[in-house]
Amino acid sequence: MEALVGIVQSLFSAIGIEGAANQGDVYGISITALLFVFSFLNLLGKKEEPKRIEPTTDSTSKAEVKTEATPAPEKIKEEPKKPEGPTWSERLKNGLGQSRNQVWGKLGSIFNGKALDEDSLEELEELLYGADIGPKATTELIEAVEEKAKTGNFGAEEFKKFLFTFLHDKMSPVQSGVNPDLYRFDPAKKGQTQVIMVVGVNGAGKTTTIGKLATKLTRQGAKVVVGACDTFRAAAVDQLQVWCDRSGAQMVRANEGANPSGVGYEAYQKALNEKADYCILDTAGRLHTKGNLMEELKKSKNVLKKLDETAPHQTLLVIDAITGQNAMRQAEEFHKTLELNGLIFTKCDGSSKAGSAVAIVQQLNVPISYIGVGEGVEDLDVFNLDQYLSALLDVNSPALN
Ligand SMILES: Nc1nc2c(ncn2[C@@H]2O[C@H](COP(=O)(O)OP(=O)(O)O)[C@@H](O)[C@H]2O)c(=O)[nH]1
Ligand SMILES: [Mg+2]
Repeated sequence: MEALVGIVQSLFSAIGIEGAANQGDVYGISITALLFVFSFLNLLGKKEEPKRIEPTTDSTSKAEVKTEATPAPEKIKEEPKKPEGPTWSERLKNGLGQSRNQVWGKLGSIFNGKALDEDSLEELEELLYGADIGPKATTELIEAVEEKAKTGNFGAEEFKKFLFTFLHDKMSPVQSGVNPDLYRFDPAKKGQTQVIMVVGVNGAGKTTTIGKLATKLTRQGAKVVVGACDTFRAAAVDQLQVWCDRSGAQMVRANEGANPSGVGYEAYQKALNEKADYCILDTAGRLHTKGNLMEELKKSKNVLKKLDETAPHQTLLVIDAITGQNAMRQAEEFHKTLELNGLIFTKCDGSSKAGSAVAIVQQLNVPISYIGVGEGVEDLDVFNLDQYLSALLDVNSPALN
């Protein structure tokens, strides 16, 4: 301190104010100068602080990276949320490619604007049988076409439009019975748990379809509880768990070999307790010819009624399009035991038999609710009759012309 006072006094004498300041002033100025120097050193120290940070642990550094990487809120808003890949119409058209090219597309070549002869009619009949639209629709169609072809000027394009209208008329009365709650979550009905029971033979695509469906519904803001009632195979439960984890749906699962009816009941109970919007039940695959297994399914369905008389609200049969003719037998048996509300037609992309939907709908009077044309979430959508026929026949809906 004495040294500092000396420095300040010599500074004063250097600028010619010797004796102008008394001893007290010199002390005051010296203290102020000291404080100033300390503050300056302190500031310098703070500037260097980041260099002194010790290496952080993994978790701390991750947290820091996360904080730094968080974009400004405006940037989040700017991110486009476009669906990736092809549109649903494109997927449907691609998916039905085999059926269109190998079966339905060939029909048009029979029509060249001239009246049909015996050979052409036989060829037509053969192709229609191959298309699996069923004997009833085939006979009706041939009779109607014969009449049309007599009038002349009935070429391939006219035939396609005629076919569209014919099949549309056959299916639309049944299709109009599809419950829109199945694919469009109505927030006005929030908490009114709808139970959807999904049944079918092994490998038809039940679990995959439920995964897709749960994802679609949760994306709309619905709360979904999924019951893994296929307790025969642990792998099936794990497969479903992956879908649920991804979609944010809750899952009720039991140990391998547990009573499937019990799992269904528990899942529905949980859905009711939590006021979920949907409760979707995955059941074990079974052959429609196994009477005891079909009875077990009926029991599982009836157990749900203990919680609500009206449950399940939808019982849907998953049908693999490849099944062709046998699909009708499956559908008949499942319908007899469970009174189906709808069908889900899967794997239309891997088969030329997508036309068999026509026969089943017509004969059973049960509508198709969904159609699947691939393994991804975007490959399942509501069955729209106009879209389906347009894609199958490669013709625009006549109603749009
Ligand atoms: N190509 C194609 N494959 C499908 C479709 N739906 C399901 N799959 C596949 O079919 C196989 C059996 O499906 P899964 O859901 O396990 O049948 P489950 O036994 O009825 O539950 C799986 O490999 C699925 O990825 C579809 O629409 N198209
Ligand atoms: Mg399964």
